[in-house]
Amino acid sequence: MNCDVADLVKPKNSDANKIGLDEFVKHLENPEVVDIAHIRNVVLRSLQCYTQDAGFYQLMPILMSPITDPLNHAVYPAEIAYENRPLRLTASMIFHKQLALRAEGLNKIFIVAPNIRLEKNTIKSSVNHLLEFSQFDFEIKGASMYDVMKFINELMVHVFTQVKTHAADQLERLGRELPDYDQQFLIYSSDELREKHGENFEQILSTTATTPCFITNYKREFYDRETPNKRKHYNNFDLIYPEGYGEALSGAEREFEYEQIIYRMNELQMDLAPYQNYLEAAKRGDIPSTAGAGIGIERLLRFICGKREIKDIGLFDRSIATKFLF
Ligand code: ASN
Repeated sequence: MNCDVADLVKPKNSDANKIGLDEFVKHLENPEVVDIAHIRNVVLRSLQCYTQDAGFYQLMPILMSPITDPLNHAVYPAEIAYENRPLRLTASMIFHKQLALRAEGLNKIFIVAPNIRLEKNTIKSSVNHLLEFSQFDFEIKGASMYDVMKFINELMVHVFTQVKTHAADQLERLGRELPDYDQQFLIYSSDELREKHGENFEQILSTTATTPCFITNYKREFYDRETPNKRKHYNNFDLIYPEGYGEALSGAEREFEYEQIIYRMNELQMDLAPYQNYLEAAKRGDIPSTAGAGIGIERLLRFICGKREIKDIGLFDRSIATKFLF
């Protein structure tokens, strides 16, 4: 088939494009844009200050690498080539977080990291997913999942308090009443919730909960640590927002021992070839024992601002249904 790029990029229907442009300008003219921008400032400032004050070092994001997070669901590949070397655009900085902590004296790190995930529109709902988003991604050497959950709990309570203090007018104009949440978020296990609510337990809990809560033990990527001596049980978790806002973040202890990493990759029938350097580092003992998590920044803003559609949080629509105007 003869396929000319010029034909691909030519707008098929200029009327439809004009409507798209009108919508875009209308979105920019909405006074909520500035209120959300103010809240974004407060959220980013409080996340970064709190974490730096807790002894974390902030690293800069990595955008391309021979390997990236394989994710636990299928996405279209986001790849580029540099001098015949295939490079993947970052889906999450999971492997870089683990490797960075190999540095002597670097025990706690975080990154405000852009992620590209080309979700297939057949399998993902667009209200809570973006093709391009940012994570507040952090990792701690020698930590347990409970250490990480405790830190997230304190960090989230701090962020909510800061927003309520420094963005009260903006919240009011957005019509958002952010309650005072429990100081200690409840922890459920996915087994108990599945038994009670069936497969849709996460959404059901999110709809009925009045405060953010953790759910532990999900079967997903190979790098989330399987509970030692307990096959098919995992030291990982999600944080769920109340009021039906769904998943806030995921986190875990990590696999770091070579044999166990190979076991988990084989179990998922992964192609090991791209991971040769990572596996070699594990074999040499150069991947430390760590735990961490990544908070979806747009999801956090969506929840705080009381927006049902995640695309309403950003200026440039990156939802699955986007027209990619700009
Ligand atoms: N950043 C997440 C974590 O630390 C991983 C992810 O986004 N898939 O567990």
